[in-house]
Amino acid sequence: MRPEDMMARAAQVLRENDMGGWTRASPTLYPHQWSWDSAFIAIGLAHVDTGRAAEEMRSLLAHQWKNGKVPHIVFNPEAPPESYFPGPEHWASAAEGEASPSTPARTSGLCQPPVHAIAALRILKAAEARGEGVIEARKFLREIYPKLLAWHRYLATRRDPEESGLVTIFHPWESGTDNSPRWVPALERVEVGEMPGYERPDLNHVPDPSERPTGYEYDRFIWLVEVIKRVGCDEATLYETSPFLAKDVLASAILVRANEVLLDIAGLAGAPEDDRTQIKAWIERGHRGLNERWDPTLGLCLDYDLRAGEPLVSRTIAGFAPLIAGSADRLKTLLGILDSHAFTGSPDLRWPLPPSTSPEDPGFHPRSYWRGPVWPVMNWLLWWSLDMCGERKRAALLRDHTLAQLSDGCFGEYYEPFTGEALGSNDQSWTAAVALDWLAGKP
Ligand code: 2M8
Repeated sequence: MRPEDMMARAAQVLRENDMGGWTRASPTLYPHQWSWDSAFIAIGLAHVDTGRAAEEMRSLLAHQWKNGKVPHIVFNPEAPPESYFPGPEHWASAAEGEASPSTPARTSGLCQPPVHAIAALRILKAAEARGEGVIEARKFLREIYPKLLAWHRYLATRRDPEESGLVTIFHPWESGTDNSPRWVPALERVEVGEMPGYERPDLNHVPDPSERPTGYEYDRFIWLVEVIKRVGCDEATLYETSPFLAKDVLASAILVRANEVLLDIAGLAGAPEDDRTQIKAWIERGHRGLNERWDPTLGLCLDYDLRAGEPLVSRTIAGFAPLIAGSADRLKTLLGILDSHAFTGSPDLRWPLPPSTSPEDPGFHPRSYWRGPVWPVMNWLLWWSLDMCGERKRAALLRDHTLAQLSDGCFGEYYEPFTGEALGSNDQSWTAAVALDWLAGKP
């Protein structure tokens, strides 16, 4: 597929998933607006229409909770109840609590990794590169700055009362890497209690159930939703009671970078010095926290199970957290691991692209979601991080190989690492969005 054709197709995918001011994550499997998907989608849209890209994020942030939380899903009021589980009815009780937004309670009670500030600034950069919509983009950044600050404050306080610099999650869905081996030992410790039966519409939208999480995992996912709902999503109570309580190094690394970007946005917004001092302190704390989670044997960063009081040992792309956070002292080791057999160096791979879980990890499964397949959106995050670290050549290769993979025109949600087969949902919005960003050139 020629680059111009791929670009046109990617823009078409985003148009077809456009629900009027917001974009569904995919045509059938995900009929709602997801938090971090939306941010990546805005990055792609920025190359087509600055106003529409800003609108994507505005519509998400309109549902921000009063305590600053940006919900992981904003539900589509028009999606039939049987299209996704757990849907708005399931979350209703929790989404009507004290902290929930004043707009009608149409959100989940969870959150996802904070890529939003990164996306917001990129809208301006893309507008500047196109010489169009720059004033509008600057205005947009000034407008959303307080919301982004409140979001980061929420993560730095309610999700880190220990001031460790690391974000606590109450549910694997909050990591965005749902069934990753990252969470296996912590999930195994969750005892499922009494709850109503449920159906899984997600299985109707993939050709093979092995591409999605297992029934064992789903029972725990749904039970944890129950636990969170029962306490009205109250973070302090969940710290005491939740059977799943973990520090997420990927979300924490993203927060470090997002805080760096927030400093730039604070400058544009003419924010008070106090804000900047606070943001800088969060950045420092974040680096410190990640440093403490470094595993010298694996040469990766590891999540931490607060309930069990032990590191969660696995070899996944989340281990590259210090690279994403821009910690210079880990760069050399991490690049070595990235190039090694454990990630991109195996000659058996269809493309030298990092599987979400290392084929050398016992939890690896080449077709199962976050247990092995290659995720184009993760490659974007790594590409961006490598580029920021000055690893331009390596970043360009990662981009070019991902684009080669995407030339099948499917815009798959994820890809089998050895065969290159598209898996999960086709026409996945965030896949199309990152392709668009790459094809449009450097903003
Ligand atoms: C996947 O997660 C949802 C639950 O949030 C699901 O499986 O139903 C994950 O890949 C997540 O990272 C992503 O944001 C979402 C929508 O693309 O799908």
